[in-house]
Amino acid sequence: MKIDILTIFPELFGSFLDNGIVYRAREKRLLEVELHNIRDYTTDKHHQVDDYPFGGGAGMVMKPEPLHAAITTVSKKEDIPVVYFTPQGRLLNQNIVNRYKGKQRLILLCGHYKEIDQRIRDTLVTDEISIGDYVLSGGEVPAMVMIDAVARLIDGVIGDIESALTDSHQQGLLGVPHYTRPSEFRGMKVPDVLVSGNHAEIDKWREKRALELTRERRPDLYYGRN
Ligand code: 4F9
Repeated sequence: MKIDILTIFPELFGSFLDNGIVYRAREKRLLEVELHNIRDYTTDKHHQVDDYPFGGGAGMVMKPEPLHAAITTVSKKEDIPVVYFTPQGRLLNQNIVNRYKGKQRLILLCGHYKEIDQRIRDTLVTDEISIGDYVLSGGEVPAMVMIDAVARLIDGVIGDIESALTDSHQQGLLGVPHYTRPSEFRGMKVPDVLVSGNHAEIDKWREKRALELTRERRPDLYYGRN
């Protein structure tokens, strides 16, 4: 899988791409990430990427020409999804992440200031994604969220594929409580069933806890299950 990131702050991605699971995915050549500075696609002498909004109002709007040049140069007119991160987009969830996982290529467009010029959204952006109902200063953190969520699902990235498949949300449920050694910590004991060695009982306990926890904390997920 190859992901191209279009941003005016490529440096923000440095340590994110160079650590942990995302780094492992890149090192194993299962994921390639290329950064493109939108400012490099400006043609004016001030390398201006934003301008005042027509109609007035506060804030700036990202100009269409550099975005158009950046996207078309990177996509080379191939049919590649162009994802723009905006609070107006579809709320990201594990189902959507699972769908991106299968893509060979992805272009992630990180905006700044108010928004990007609507004409780019109308013509070149294929998907608009929100990571939650709050305002950020730009699309870089949402892009990292997406890359992290997708990278860990790519076959061979996480050694133990079971681990990825049993995470919170992957089964449409929240995860269960986890414990590690010591079996007693500050007077608190690990639930007996987990040290029983009875794997059928352990599975039953985990399933029950996942259902209880999801019903209690996320009735929307619990009652929306199929
Ligand atoms: C994008 C917030 C996606 C949440 C981009 C300001 C954003 C955002 N999800 N906020 N620019």
